[in-house]
Amino acid sequence: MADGSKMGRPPIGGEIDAVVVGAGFGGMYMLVKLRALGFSVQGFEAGHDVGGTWYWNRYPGARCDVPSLFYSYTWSEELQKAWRWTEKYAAQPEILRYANHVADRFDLRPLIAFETRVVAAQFDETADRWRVTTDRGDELLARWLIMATGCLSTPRKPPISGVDSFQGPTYHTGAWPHEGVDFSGMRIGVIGTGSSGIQAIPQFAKQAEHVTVFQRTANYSVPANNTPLTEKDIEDFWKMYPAYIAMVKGPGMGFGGNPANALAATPQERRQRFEEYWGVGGAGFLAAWGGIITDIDINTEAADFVRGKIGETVMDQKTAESLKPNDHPIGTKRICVDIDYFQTYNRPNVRLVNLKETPIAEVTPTGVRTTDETFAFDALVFATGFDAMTGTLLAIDIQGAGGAKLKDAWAEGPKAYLGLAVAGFPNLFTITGPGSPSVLSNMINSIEQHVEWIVGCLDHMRGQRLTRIAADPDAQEAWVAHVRRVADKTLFPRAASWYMGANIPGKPRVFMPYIGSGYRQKCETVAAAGYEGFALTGAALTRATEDVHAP
Ligand code: NA7
Repeated sequence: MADGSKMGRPPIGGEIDAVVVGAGFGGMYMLVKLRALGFSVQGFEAGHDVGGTWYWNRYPGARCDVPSLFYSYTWSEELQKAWRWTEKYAAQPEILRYANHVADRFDLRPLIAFETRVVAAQFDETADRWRVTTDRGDELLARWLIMATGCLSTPRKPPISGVDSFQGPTYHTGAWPHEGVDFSGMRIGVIGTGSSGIQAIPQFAKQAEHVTVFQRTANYSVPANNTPLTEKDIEDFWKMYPAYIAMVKGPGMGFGGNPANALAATPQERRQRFEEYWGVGGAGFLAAWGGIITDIDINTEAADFVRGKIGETVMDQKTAESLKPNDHPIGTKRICVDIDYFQTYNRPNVRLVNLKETPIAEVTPTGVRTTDETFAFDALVFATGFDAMTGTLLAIDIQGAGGAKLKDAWAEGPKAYLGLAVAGFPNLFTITGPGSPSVLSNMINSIEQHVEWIVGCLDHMRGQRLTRIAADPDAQEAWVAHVRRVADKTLFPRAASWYMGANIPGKPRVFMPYIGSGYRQKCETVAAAGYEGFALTGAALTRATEDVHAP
């Protein structure tokens, strides 16, 4: 094991209340709350600063697909008022500045060990504590282990033959160099046309001499219609803020809506509404009519509308045909939000290669060879996504009660109670874990809800002098079955998406996020009923809890 003392700081050890893994928006808020309640806490973060996904995803064009005003913490109105977003959809540097502002304002950095990866965690059943070890030789005991590791934090290169043989520089959108990349005068190849590729390709095209895009699956994308935020936008936001907060604190999302209105409308009325929502722009397009995500007929109409827009935008009709998504219902893969994506294919220096027609045979030392052609590049970009939702958790050797490994417990796909806890892994919590709304919701709102629930739970445990909380396997099974049943009522399972684990060969195909309604209410009911579905025990009160935190 590495020796932390040789790497700029002495190793961290001892006994504390909580370890928080990850210093993105989940980890930072968790640290704020735990410290405020007097818990002793240590954060670990692999990056050298805060920001999580916004720390790593620095590729040109990276932007949030949730409007900025709603992509802010709601737990501090003072913070809300102090921060001024400049654009409807904030770009990555601005979001990272916001994360840094939060870290500075609440003095969070002293609580976090940066450039440190948690590599293993073992639950000690005799002490009701986790033994947490890192790649810098830290080893500490913590009663609570909180995984704020994010849903999209393990970038992946696909297992294409020769993928590591390319001799020029290669980049992954999810781990972009901090100093930036200058593609001027270069011929570049880009593999992948998900949200990251769709945001980055127009930016690459403005700089590189030539861009070849390798597309396996054509994706639906809606223009962002991004604009600077005006004073009036901010005023309007504050006027509707109480209603927004009421909605955020309400029972929680539910996908789908009622298809009846759409079905009762005429095709012209439906089209008009699609036009209006397209004009507004963004992922809200999916809310044009209730039922887009549950009713294949309404969905097909929405998909046809977008295909029509692509046809109108892209001049070369063969390219336009290739860009029209045709193998999954709209919305069942993450809908993309773009700035000039389809227009970019009208540039003379951009070419689309449809891998459905001519698949990649291999990456070569000089470029890419498809079944039809050989391409020479100066640089290669992988916009090929992440081992989403479970990859980062499973990269840590997590051993729960009786030495059971998380990777075995999740061999058939992730199983978690409410997406918050895993049976067999007491005292471990996942912020926006699989089985919770997470990536299908506004992540900031879901993070806040989870942090507040977990902190409420820990406070309760401390007040009752309890030291172990364990999800009940039956409650977990029932929740997992419910998550699946709800997903099966939608069109989501029809797509080979990362929501389904389908982007990773061999990963079990399980729909991971929760799309049902009333999630927040369900969590609150569970807590109010004395943490129904959990076993709470307190056999092993230990020194740290008694000394530091006895009331
Ligand atoms: P995504 O959405 O997972 O997109 C990855 C892209 O890479 C997608 O177009 C994939 O095609 C493509 N891909 C993956 N493997 C291959 C191979 N072997 N050959 C060719 N193309 C491949 O990741 P993003 O980073 O764009 O976005 C992730 C999320 O971040 C996004 O949804 C937002 O929530 C923010 P496929 O569709 O698998 O055929």
